Amino acid sequence: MSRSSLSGVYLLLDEQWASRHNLSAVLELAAGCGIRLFQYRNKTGSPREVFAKAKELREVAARTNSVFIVNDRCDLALAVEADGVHLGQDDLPLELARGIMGRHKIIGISTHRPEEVSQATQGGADYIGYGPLFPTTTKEAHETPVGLAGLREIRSLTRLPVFAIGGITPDSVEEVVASGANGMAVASAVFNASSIEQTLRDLVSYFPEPSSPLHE
Ligand code: TZP
Ligand code: MG
Repeated sequence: MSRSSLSGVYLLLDEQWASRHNLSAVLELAAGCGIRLFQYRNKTGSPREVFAKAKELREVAARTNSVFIVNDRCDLALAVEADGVHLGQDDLPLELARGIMGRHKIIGISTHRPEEVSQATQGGADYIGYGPLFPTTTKEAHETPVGLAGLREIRSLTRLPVFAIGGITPDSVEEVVASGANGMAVASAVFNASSIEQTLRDLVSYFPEPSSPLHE
């Protein structure tokens, strides 16, 4: 997957699920189902703890030719030699993050409104997360859902890959793609599923086979 062709299913490996699921095993399973894009999120661990866990996932991602992104922290992303970092609106400004990460790393930005999409595009982000698309039980999604209409509205504002996020399930993938998303970031639909593997397969079935991995 080259930087400009980031697309498809983007699996959020959040530490909140780790008490019930082995995140490395889920990454490996997801890669076997054709997913090649992962983000590690840990909002509560100490830097040393987050480093150790991110490093372990990074190794599984490398072994499966997957793109591995670290949430929030440029230092941790560099420390584990991740492919990039994902920033929210309250994280380091894009310009500073780019200075730290360098030109070749991927920087993704969470956006919730059209102005943020334009800013991230002008600032040189590599992809955009847009949402929450639908209501979600994921507790940190405090913003009002943008809906499919909101997604269609921002499509014309950016040529960057857009990943819709928030409350997306296999049932909504088709309309999410039809509304302009290049891909979707998912967590709950996968981690709460009675069959993680079946849900992963259902999600990826809407996308063509992954193109050649980032490092080839
Ligand atoms: N921002 C909005 S929803 C969300 C983030 C990080 C988590 C993912 O959503 P879901 O519904 O758990 O797939
Ligand atoms: Mg953040």
